[in-house]
Amino acid sequence: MKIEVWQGDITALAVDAIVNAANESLLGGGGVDGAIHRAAGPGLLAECERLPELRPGVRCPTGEVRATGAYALPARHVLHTVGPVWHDGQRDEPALLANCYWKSLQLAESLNLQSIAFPAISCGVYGYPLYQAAQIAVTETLAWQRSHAQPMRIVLVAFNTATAKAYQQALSAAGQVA
Ligand code: AR6
Repeated sequence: MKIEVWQGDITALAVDAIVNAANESLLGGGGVDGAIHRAAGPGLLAECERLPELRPGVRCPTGEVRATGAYALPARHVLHTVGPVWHDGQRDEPALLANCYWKSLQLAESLNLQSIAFPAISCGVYGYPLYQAAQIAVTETLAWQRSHAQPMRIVLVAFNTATAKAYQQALSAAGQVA
């Protein structure tokens, strides 16, 4: 099964799970996080607030993922992950971003889901260089599909044309047609 690239608003997708690019508090924010909370309605924030804090203000450490319901969204679940803030590429950013993709896919599998859509995690406020992030998204999702017999529909959502182009470039560099 190939990796799909779709340009638009992730909150419109009726997939089994959409992934949220959240922050460690899981209490909402701007960007895709804000859009998901607005579209889901207040039940989403209430469920996030009930998730345990590992330390003050941290419900999900960077590179990890937590599942909630999707409330008014057309998707069935929201998988909240926290991408790394880009500093200089020397602070484990690539491995942490790879974990966001891999662990979201593992969680989707453990929930028996068959389709998942990802935003470009860390590529907004968190400042990750777009093409480097697109390469990680493509590498991880392709590796996951190649190592799992159970099919999973994986959609990489681009909110703008530059992101769609970065995914297409990264997919063709990996020998795939977007
Ligand atoms: N659908 C799909 N993609 C979107 C949407 C949307 N509705 N809205 C924005 N994007 P960002 P980050 C794209 O900043 O960099 C939040 O405040 C956007 O164009 O949302 O991981 C959190 O609470 C970009 O390509 O997430 C955190 O504090 C991508 O989503 C922080 O931002 C990610 O941009 C996380 O920063």
